[in-house]
Order: sequence, then structure tokens, then C-alpha cells
Amino acid sequence: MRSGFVAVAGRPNVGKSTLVNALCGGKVAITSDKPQTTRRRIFGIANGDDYQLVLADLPGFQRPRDPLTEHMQRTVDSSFEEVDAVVFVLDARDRIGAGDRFIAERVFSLGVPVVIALNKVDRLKPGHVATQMATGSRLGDFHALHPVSAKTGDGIDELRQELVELLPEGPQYFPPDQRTDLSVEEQVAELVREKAIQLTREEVPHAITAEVEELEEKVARVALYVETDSQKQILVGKAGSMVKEVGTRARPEIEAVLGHPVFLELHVKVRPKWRRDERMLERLGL
Ligand SMILES: Nc1nc2c(ncn2[C@@H]2O[C@H](COP(=O)(O)OP(=O)(O)OP(=O)(O)O)[C@@H](O)[C@H]2O)c(=O)[nH]1
Ligand SMILES: [Mg+2]
Repeated sequence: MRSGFVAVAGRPNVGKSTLVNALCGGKVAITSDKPQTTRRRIFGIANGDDYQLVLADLPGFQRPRDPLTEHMQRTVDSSFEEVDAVVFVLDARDRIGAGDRFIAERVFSLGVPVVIALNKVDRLKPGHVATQMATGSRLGDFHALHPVSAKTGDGIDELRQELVELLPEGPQYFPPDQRTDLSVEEQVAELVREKAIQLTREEVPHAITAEVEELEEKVARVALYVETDSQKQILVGKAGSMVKEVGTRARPEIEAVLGHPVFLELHVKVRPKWRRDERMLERLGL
């Protein structure tokens, strides 16, 4: 049995969480087109007959601006301790530049193999992919470089195989039917937050957090927090249309997690400056 831990690092929005989901063969982490969607470390577990690959999906590397983003960056830093390898994710559709070089300095000095995943190669011209591969390969002394599309699944099996080969012999850290270390409550809150982030724009997604207030057999009550009244107005929407849409989108996925139908009750609340509130951050597990 091979088993171990692999950190997934990269700039915000390059597709780390989408990639973790693809490698695990199912949804573990929420994703969105807004940067800073992932706020904490989430284990995604890929189980095979003779391996257990535990991927640590991480927040994107960033310069901290407030206590929340400070906590997020600290999570990234501490997650590099005791990993067997790192997947360094690059966005093939974007310029590979200073931000990536900054991360490269850190991951290539860890002393573990670094596998570069050049993500989002779907619908890119082969010549463009080749150029980006050449640029990516100059970032550091990588173990392997894989062009992939987390979206279409292209190259994912090969990348998973590569990572499994880097794992040492070891025990099964999690039961083989487990795909994440998040509790059911945390998964429910994350799914609600995902839909709220996907439906809002500009500063609003960053000001949203979600917390399960009550999870009963037939009812899930989830609070959505924002920082200001105007953000609340946006998230509630005209006659409650926005929050209703959040619920409509989240409910089927929550039911899939729970394994049965549920009535989803969402409450939008204002909590001024929660991103600067250490006690609130701790309560949210951030
Ligand atoms: N075209 C394309 N889009 C992708 C691919 N992988 C991810 N995306 C999109 O890129 C955006 C960001 O994806 P995420 O997985 O949330 O990115 P992330 O790196 O986890 O972002 P943070 O958690 O905010 O750091 C989403 O809109 C995804 O749908 C891909 O292979 N191809
Ligand atoms: Mg993410």
C-alpha cells in the first residue's frame, strides 16, 4: 500500500480545487470564478486498490490584507510541513509571471518533489500550450510537468498516477469510502457559500461566509453572513429572489451529501467586520 499527503499550491483561481475534485473523482472542494474561494485546507482523498493519495487543497498564495487572509496564508505555509510532494498548479490561460515565481521560490525549497500541473489547457492551441510548458519549466527543478484540464479531465489519470508513484509505503489514513476530512455540517455550509459566491460579484463574494445553525433529519438551517446592510440587500435580492436561487442551487448537492431530501432554510445576516474578528474566524474554523 502506498499512501501519503500532497499539497496543491498555486495562485488564486488557477483551478486548484477543480483539480483536486478531478483527481478525487468527485466533488470535495467548492469552486468559483472568483479568486479566494478556498479559505481553509481541505483534504481530498483519492482511493485506489493499492494506494491512498491525500491531497491538501489550499487557499491561493496571496499578500494578506486582513486577519482572514492572514489566516489563509498561514494555513498555506503550515500545510507544507510533512507533505510527500507538491502539485504546483499554473494557469495555461494566464501569463506565467511574478506571482508564480514567488510561489516557486517557496515550493522548490521544500525538499520534496514538485510536480507542475499546467491547468486549463482545454481549447488552447498546441503551440500556445508548448510555449506555456516551456515558461513553466523554467520556474524550478521540477519532478514532472503535466498539461491538464481539470474541467474536461484531460491528463488527470496520468497526473494521479505520477503522484501515487511519489508516495511512500504507508497505512490507510482514512477509511476507503471517505473522500474528505470536512464534517457533514462543514460540507453543507461550504455548498451554500459556493452558490452565494457564484451568484454575486465584486466585493460581495469576499464578504460572505456560511455557517450551519441546525442540521436536523428534515431541515437544514444555514446562516449566510455578510459585513454590511447593502451586501445583505444584494444577497437577499428583490423580494428574496437571490437567496432563493442560492437555496435552489445548493439543495440538490446538500441532499447528495446527506443521502436524503431536506428542507433548506437560509438566513442572511449582517456581521460587521467578521473578517477581522478573531473569535468569529475561529468559530468558522478559519
Ligand atoms: N477552462 C477551464 N477552466 C477551469 C479549469 N479548471 C478550473 N477552471 C475554472 O477556473 C476557475 C477557478 O477554479 P477553482 O478551482 O475555484 O480555482 P482555485 O485555484 O481553487 O481558486 P482559489 O480557491 O480561489 O484559490 C473556475 O471558474 C473553474 O471553473 C480548466 O481545466 N479549464
Ligand atoms: Mg480553491
